[in-house]
Amino acid sequence: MRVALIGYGEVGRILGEDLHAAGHDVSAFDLKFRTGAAVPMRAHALVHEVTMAASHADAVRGVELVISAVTASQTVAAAAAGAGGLGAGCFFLDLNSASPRAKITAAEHVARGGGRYVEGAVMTSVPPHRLKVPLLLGGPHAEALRAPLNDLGFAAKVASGQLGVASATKMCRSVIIKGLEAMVIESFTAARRHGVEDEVIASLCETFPDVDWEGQASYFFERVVEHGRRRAEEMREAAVTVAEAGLEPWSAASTAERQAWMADLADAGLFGKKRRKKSARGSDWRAEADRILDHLATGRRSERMPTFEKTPGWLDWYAHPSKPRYVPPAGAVDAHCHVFGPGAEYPYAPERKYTPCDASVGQLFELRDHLGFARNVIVQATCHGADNRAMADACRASAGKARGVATVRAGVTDRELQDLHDAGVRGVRFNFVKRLVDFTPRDELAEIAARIHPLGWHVVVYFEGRDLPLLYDFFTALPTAVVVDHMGRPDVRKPIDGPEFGLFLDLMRRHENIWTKVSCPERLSVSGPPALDGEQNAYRDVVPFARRVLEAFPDRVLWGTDWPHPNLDTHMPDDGLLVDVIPHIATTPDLQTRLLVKNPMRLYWPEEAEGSA
Ligand code: 0GY
Repeated sequence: MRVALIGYGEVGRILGEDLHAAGHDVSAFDLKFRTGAAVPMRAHALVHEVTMAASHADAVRGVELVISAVTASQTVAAAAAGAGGLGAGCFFLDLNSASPRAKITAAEHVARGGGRYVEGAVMTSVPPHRLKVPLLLGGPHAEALRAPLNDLGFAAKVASGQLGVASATKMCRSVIIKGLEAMVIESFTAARRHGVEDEVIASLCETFPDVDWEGQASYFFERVVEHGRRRAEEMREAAVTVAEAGLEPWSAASTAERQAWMADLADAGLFGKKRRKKSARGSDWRAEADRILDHLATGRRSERMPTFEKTPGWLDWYAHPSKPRYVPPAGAVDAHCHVFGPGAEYPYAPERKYTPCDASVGQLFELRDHLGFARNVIVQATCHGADNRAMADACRASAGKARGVATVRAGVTDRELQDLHDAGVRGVRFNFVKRLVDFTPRDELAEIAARIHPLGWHVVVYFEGRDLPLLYDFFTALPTAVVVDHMGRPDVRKPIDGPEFGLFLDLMRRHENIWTKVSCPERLSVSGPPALDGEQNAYRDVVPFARRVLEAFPDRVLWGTDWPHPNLDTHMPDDGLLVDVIPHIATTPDLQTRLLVKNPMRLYWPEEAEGSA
């Protein structure tokens, strides 16, 4: 059989070895083939005669079976990318640990590409079992794939003809398995610090005599040191699975944080070099716990500050932007931009969904001056979670020329809110974009909104256009001004007078406390052209949407660069040319002054705004 592997990590490599050994033709593609990590992968592929493909489409061309084993957050993206090149009727076995909804979305992509999608849930650790790892299959094509798959050497059973059942089974199991790992690491490390680990273990052995707590702990430490990052991602998917069932995923979300925290320590080299060959480090958990305790106790945090590896494929901001031809009015405000780190000074949050390039406050202010702006509104980026230090310090460093929008959790204290206010924060951001953040319950957000209202702050909301119907009532019940990022991210292929954008315009028309940013054409555009190579009329497909909003609500619109443009994947705009889009949106000096000066000043510097006492 000809088999393509999407993803050539630990699981992909094991499958490659075993399938080749059984005489099958194997090709593989991994995004890391395009990075420095390709060298060991190439060596492995060479030894096991796995053909390294140049792209997803290249890997899947002409094969009968595609197996996707990527990191959990890439489940849908890998299916979408692989679907393009599938032959008719080709099986697409998705082994990723993703939520039921992610699997259903992945299946839709594969079906559109003419393939037969089968979800696979790997029910225990792969290395000890290899190809024979217990595997649950699901979906309408599961039964058809079972026999050929078992002929290949797999140990697959059909869980259900319905998609999502196998993945729900796996995810709910993982809440326990990965949660137990996180709990043992936390409990045993703390117990060792208090000198009571033998007593704790003895007591656990009494309660659960069938468990070898010593051995299990060493195995848990080892697995998390080696694979904490992947486990953290899986637990975020598990949290989504729990949330999809209507429960708040407290346990799953905290497990994700502990796993990611261990992964950061491992990346910083705290546990020594990762082992590639053996599945078990064979070490005593006490040695690893002591490393953690030593690291914490001797305050070597900054010395060992994690060095962060950017998300594969990450695009850095445009290094030498052109000077805009359009000159903004005096006092213009860039009302949506971010700072990233630098990671060595302001570490990225364990729960982040991406690791960016650094983008410092100094670089932001240099860009501000270069573009002809006077002030910034710095929006907390999700890669910093609710650790607002980088953003708040940037505001403090601005001599009053920057205000901020923070991310806070429900447990934030009055003191913390006041400190943020003193730094220049004037709002909080609620993010509903699933690829950026984990689910936060609405009542928690409502509680935060009620807490910040007396400070005169507002709420910034970020969501995908198609989700507005679900969020409409929540937004309109908020007691503060509400600023919608990037016009609610419309799908600009849909008609401007259609129901989706119509709902957004209706939201603004009916609720005078709702504002929006007519920003991010580079993110919303489908047909461009991009703001590159001197283009003076960039992102023409987005301009009519922005213009419609601005002309309808000229006193409730803001504009921002969105520098350093997180998560763009096709190109990085020249920020100078992005500024040149403004006169296409705001076509008169009066509209430009409202957009760039009067409106942001009213919202962020009301004490200085025109007309204030
Ligand atoms: C934006 C857009 C994005 C990301 C963030 O905080 C963030 O991570 O805002 C995005 O990926 O769409 O508005 O900057």
